[in-house]
Amino acid sequence: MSENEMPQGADSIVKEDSEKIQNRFREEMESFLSGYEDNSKPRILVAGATGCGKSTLCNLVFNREVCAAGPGTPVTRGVRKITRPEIPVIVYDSEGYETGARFSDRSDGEESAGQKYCDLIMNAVEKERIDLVWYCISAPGSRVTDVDISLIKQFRSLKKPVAVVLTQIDVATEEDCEELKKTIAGEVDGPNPEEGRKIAIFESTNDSGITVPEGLDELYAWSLAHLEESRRDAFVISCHRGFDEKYRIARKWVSAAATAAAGTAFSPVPFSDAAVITPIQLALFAKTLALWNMADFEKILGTGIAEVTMPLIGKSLAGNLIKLIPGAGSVIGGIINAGVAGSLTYGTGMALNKSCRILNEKLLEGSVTADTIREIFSSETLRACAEKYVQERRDSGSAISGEQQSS
Ligand SMILES: Nc1nc2c(ncn2[C@@H]2O[C@H](COP(=O)(O)OP(=O)(O)O)[C@@H](O)[C@H]2O)c(=O)[nH]1
Ligand SMILES: [Mg+2]
Repeated sequence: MSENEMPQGADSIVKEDSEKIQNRFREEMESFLSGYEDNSKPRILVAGATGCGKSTLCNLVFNREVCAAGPGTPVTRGVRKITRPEIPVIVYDSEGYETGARFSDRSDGEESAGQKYCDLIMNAVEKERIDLVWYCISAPGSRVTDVDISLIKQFRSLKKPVAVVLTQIDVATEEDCEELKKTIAGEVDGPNPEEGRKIAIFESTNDSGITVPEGLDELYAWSLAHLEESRRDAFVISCHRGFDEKYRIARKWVSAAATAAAGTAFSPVPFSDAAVITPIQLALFAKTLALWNMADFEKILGTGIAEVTMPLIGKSLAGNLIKLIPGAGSVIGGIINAGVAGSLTYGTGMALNKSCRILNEKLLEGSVTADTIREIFSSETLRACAEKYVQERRDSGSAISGEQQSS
């Protein structure tokens, strides 16, 4: 059947197809995410007093309940390792020192409970090869303990990048925050700190209405800058921040996939009569969705992956895009020639990347309703965007091989 013979509404999917598509995307996403082994994930220790807001901070940065999910794996007394299947990051959640006596050991004689606690944490840092430390201190009341200062200094002497995060600033006064910053900097940096060696201090709150100059975006940027190159992409993928980086990574993937697709002819993945998607596109879409933290999409948005991707893999979209490629003819239903596959991959991949970015920006603003999602992933929006990218690619000459091969 050519696109001209398509019945009206052929892009709408029946439930069975929707489940099939959903499952394939889920498999691809899982296989992409499980490609990140533990030793290629960034390792972040989140330290500070119990109740100061460590779990809340993680939830804000990663946009999911990281620390609440199950007990994690105990590493030493007071430190547990937490991983989640949807994000390639390892968070180490530590108990605060104030749980006190638990960390003292009378048989040690002169070693104080505080020292014992610091030793446990430092052991975990070395043993687990922690990359970064987010040291949380609750801003209201502006209290810093000797144990806080001692630990921060020890991280630094081990050359572990450590950022202090003043938490719960919505219920603190500005004076509280300023006083804390002065105290911490004074204790940790000393009187004449070298430029570039000053302790990094950020502020956080779960009140999305409050913006601060050194907030979570800055903590994210600082963290990214202090990670080894090889772990940066995993960190970008894990965070619900840094949308410029996410977008750039996905664009790199889209270009690579389009180039790969432009080298071979394909049979579409056999989903349904309404869908045309090549194996390369399927893998690309799945990892793009994972990158934009949409692996647990239904849970967050109440909409299925099949529904939002269908406008991009529907036959009529493929038909429209193919019309933009001179000489490509009709390829619906049979083999998709290489140049066409390249253009389809590029146009649809970038359209998905763009829509995911817009959705994430809206999620961060906290203004997402079912209508917003419907609009961002509407057929019209996605098609217009995909067409624009296909034209762009065609005009830049990348689709030439497709023009030559088609008959
Ligand atoms: N007002 C306010 N409350 C917060 C903030 N962050 C955390 N909390 C509250 O503080 C309590 C402890 O937070 P939690 O993240 O569990 O602390 P953790 O024990 O360090 O992991 C919870 O009741 C949170 O709702 C914040 O930024 N502002
Ligand atoms: Mg917690």
